[in-house]
Amino acid sequence: MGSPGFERDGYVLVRGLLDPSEVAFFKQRIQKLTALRDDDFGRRPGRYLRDVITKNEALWPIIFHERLLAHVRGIVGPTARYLQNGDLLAHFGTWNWHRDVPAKMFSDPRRPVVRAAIYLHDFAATGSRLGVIAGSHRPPHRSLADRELRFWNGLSERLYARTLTRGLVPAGLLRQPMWTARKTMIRTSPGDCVIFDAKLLHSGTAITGPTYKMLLSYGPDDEASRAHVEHFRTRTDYLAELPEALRSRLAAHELLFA
Ligand SMILES: O=C(O)CCC(=O)C(=O)O
Repeated sequence: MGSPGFERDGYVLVRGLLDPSEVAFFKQRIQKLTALRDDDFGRRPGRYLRDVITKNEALWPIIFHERLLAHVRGIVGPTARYLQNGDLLAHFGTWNWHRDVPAKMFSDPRRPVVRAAIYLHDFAATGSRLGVIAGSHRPPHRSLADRELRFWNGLSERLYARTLTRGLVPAGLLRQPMWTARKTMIRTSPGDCVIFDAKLLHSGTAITGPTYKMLLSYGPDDEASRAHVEHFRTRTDYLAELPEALRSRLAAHELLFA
């Protein structure tokens, strides 16, 4: 169990996790679910659908994808469980450095809660990359990058909240340049997957073409995973209970977090 590279950097890139037929399979299902096709890019708003992988049986195959599970178990350990928050982004670019859970939430860096981000589109055609700051998953989270991020977030909160500047500062102007951090911008091809510690500082990018991404969470059978699930279930766009049919399938694959 465990991976020294992952423990040090907080992420691992798995090239070609999905083969071309699997990429086509999931892309077709996402297009059906979102009613967004390639040529809708730029004409209709993109969509960020939270927990939609949990809610839709059509997407459940990705939860049980064998090669994905082998990588996840290699990092999280044999008790890896599906932790819900299975999100979907279609034609949706983000530029927003963040952690997926609050830095102060407990987790064991040797058996972390992870996010698996799976990309079905090509960097070259869309400009889409995943930015990561290696090592930022490790406590105490007081690095220069953490301080810089707090500065930018504080500044945008103040600018956008003030009546005087509201509406005058275009959204996206303050794109958290993260000057103080060594950023790695990962250029993904269809079928690539980045598995990262939920505490890693990361960001998407602006996009110039149609994109399709799936993100899902796994974690060990421990209190960090419980905190993760409880954290997300307070949101109204997350299911409070897993669908019964999904529970049975997760149990059969030893992925059910009870
Ligand atoms: O757009 C991406 O690739 C990353 C999305 C992301 O970081 C998130 O949804 O938490």
